[in-house]
Amino acid sequence: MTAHETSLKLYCTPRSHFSRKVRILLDAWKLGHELVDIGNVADDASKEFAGNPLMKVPTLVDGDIWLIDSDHIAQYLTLTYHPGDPFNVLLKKPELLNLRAVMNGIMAAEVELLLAKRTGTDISQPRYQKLQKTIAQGLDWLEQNAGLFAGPPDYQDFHLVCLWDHLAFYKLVKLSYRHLAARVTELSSLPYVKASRPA
Ligand SMILES: N[C@@H](CCC(=O)N[C@@H](CS)C(=O)NCC(=O)O)C(=O)O
Repeated sequence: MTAHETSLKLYCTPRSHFSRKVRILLDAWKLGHELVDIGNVADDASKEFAGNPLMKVPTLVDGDIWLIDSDHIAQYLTLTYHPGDPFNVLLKKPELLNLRAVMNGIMAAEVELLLAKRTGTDISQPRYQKLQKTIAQGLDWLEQNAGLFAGPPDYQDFHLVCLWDHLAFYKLVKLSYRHLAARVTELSSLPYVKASRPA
């Protein structure tokens, strides 16, 4: 397949796990795109976030379309460029929605902890201890429900690999989860997953 001619621009950072979910779709579908590195996500200059008032990445610009939130961007890309939904982005089975909610929750908790540390906040405070527990309990839950990651790679798997590689990179928790690790190893050999691995 040749690179798809598009005007897609993704505002992100090279290590952002939320952005990577979208990058994996762009790479898997060979959708030509430009990545715009917005710099330090802890900054509070909203113009750097392509107009996202929440000051978060990713933001997608596709011609006249301006879209925030990784899952919304994934839905837009699917509906616009691959409406057959080969990666089950649009699937609304309750168990898959829960899986995504837990993974997005872990990723969000990790962002809070990392940015608190980066901006000099004392993360031994109870609020941050709760976020550590969110991550630990979330990972335990995922390991117990690892059977839901089955069959051909799909959008659920992309959440998992983004979450996992980011946690491994920042070493916030010990990743001793056998079933999850095995699935991540399988996924990591895919060229379109490898391409955006945080380095
Ligand atoms: N729900 C959003 C979350 C995005 C998010 O939290 N992104 C992080 C980087 S991975 C960020 O920009 N954080 C900046 C901040 O929270 O100040 C999405 O799925 O896009």
